[in-house]
Amino acid sequence: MSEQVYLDLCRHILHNGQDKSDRTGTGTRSVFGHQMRFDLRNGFPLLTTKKVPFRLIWSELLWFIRGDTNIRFLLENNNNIWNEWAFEAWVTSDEYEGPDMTDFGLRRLSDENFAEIYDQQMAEFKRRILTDEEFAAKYGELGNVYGKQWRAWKTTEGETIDQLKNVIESIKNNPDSRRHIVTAWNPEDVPGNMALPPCHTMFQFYVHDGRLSCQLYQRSGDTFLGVPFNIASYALLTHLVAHECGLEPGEFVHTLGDAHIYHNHFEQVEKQLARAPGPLPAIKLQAPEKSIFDLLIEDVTIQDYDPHPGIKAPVAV
Ligand code: UFP
Repeated sequence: MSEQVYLDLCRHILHNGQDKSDRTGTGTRSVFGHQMRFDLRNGFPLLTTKKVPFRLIWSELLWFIRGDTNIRFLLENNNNIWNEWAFEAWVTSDEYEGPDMTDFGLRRLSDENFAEIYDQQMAEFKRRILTDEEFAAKYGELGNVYGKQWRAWKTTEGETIDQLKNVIESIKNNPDSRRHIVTAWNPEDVPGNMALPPCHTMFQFYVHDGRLSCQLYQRSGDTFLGVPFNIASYALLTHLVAHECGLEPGEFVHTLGDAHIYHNHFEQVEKQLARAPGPLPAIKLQAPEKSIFDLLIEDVTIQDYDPHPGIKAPVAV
């Protein structure tokens, strides 16, 4: 059961991790350097011990694959996971004339009145992104985040490199190569030109016996909230790239730098650890003839997913 390695990591952090302060001021318990392996032949590693929203994972991954960096596509697919980063740029701009939104992340957790005003401003922001093209181009844009680095890495010569396309070509033409790498960590863009320095910094593919494996180096992992998304996202990417190259999916190897559990997630983790994992779901490609670069949301679905209910927890921002 693939999921066990994730549950083992949670237990390992709780029992052996060190308590540590962090950027968000929340406090974490963390370990440094950890690896999980998911054999994709055993099923698709979407956790069953709590419900993980596949729809959000797939629409975000498709957004990366398209090389898109504007939240408009996400909003059109009812995906709100990147909103705060774009909203921040809007409310701190000269053009913003609404109520003061300083520190909105923390204030909306502690002040109910403020939370209501924030919700109104965010709803208005989303409406404008969806209906006003010019506004979306200006304030929906997140800068040089994953999609940009994967598909249009800027060179010093003023050209761009399509890392994803290149890596697919190199897997097809030279499967034994040890250079099948895509990197999102661009030191020139960190921290100035990005909403959030990339957490999933680099991945590498490996071909053996007709199977494609992928290893991710993730520098920082919010083990309760973020990591279940990251596992599913890269497992799905491995499926899609394997399919594109005429290979079967092999393993997803997930290597973490700072793997942490926020102090305000301990209770939720304990609750999850008390649950028994069930059988893993499967990925279904609805349009197997299509190239990875032409996919639409409806072309990938999840089957036989029957998880325990979701568990809510505050996001540290
Ligand atoms: N985080 C993840 N996975 C992601 C993502 C963020 O776990 O894909 F984008 C978490 C890790 C960390 C926080 O808790 O978000 C980022 O903070 P920092 O940049 O200080 O590591």
